Amino acid sequence: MFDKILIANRGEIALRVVRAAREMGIKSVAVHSTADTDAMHVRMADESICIGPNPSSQSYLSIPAIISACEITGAQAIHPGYGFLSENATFVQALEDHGIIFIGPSAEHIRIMGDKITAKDTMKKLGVPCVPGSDGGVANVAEAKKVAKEIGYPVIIKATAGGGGRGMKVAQNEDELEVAFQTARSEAKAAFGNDECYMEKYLQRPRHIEVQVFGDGKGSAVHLGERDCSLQRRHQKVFEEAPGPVIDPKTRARIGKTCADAVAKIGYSGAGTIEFLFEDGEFYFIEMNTRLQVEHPVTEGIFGVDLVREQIRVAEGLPMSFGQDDLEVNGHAIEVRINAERLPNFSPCPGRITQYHAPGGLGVRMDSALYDGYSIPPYYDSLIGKLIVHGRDRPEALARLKRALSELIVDGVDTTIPLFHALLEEEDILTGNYSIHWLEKWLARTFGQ
Ligand code: MV4
Repeated sequence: MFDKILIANRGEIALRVVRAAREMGIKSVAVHSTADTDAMHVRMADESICIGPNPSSQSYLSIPAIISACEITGAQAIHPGYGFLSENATFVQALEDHGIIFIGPSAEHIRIMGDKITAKDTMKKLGVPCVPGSDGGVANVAEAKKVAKEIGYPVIIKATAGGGGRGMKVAQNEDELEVAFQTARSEAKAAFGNDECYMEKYLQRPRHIEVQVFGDGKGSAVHLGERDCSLQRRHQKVFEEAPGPVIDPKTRARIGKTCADAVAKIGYSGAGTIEFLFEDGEFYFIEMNTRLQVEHPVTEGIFGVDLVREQIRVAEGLPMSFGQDDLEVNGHAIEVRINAERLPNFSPCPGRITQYHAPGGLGVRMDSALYDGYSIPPYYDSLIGKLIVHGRDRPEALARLKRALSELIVDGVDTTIPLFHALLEEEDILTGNYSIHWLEKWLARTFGQ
């Protein structure tokens, strides 16, 4: 059993991990950059240690600084949160070499899923449905044309080292293929130092549905249903909900079991998310994320479990505290991301918070590290809070979200709060009728190009 863990992150997620650890009787160590000396995660943790200057490259991403902090404080394990080093196989390998436990999957599983061709090949062999496309990488334009003839246009070319929307090009027909392929290649080379690309049928109006899985690292795994994260802008999610408005219980059980069986078979350990595009009633695997996700609270809301607690348990070598039969969907949960950004361009808006008031009441959860007088530094992500609501059904969750948003006060900087007030007036949002392109089209319509 751990008595002390280190949290290699900042902001709301660092606080989230402090909270889970404290409830388990585990002490927490916060690490921080010089810019974050006065941050709430530093105040709330049992101990803290400065690991470097403002840029994350020299602090939250510095493997030697974080390992040193762990050795100085005597923490036995590290929780990486999301982003930063959470999916860095080199980091996990370094921890293994230093005898520090990583609260997450093995370096090998992170490596497999980090390479999108290997991830897809692995999932396909495990029986997970994938988007029709090339068998592995595509070497040249001639081969790309051959694959496109088989699967039909439009096609999408993706970088194997990409993910999260980076390094993708669509070709509507053979005339567009050569430029799309060469552009994808050179952009992949520049961005990732790896120009290997693969190809898929381009799905025109899918939803983004992701399945939460959890493995015990000993060959057992469960699923915790799906989240619909289709409402995105430039591959940044802004509104997430669970269960998916268009997924029925039978469909959930079927895709969920496929996902749980797949990760059980590879001996996966900890939290993972299997991302799908969902179109015309079919699931198509695109990527797997080997971390706890920003939007995990909507899953916690409908299943009534603490995913961070489970991550820590599994890392300690304990069994999970629930099995598949204990997991039942209860009601509906929605999360909206409160970013310090100025509409309509979503330009970052760091600065001093002159007033902060979190909403409360039944079914309301505010995950945030904000406080009155806090200064949001300009060096990191603009996410400053997540408002999560839970209701007995989707209409109740929507009404509760509207009510909670009306109580939320974040003064001193611009935020995405007005966006959510506006979205809650939209018929398509109220009925759940949206695809991955809905938000960008709405923004264009509402604010002009
Ligand atoms: C696709 C696609 C359509 N067809 N793949 C973007 C992020 C990366 N995870 C995969 N992405 C896409 N892959 C095929 N075969 C459309 C997207 C896509 C997208 C996916 C999820 C959420 C928002 C998106 C916005 C634009 C494009």
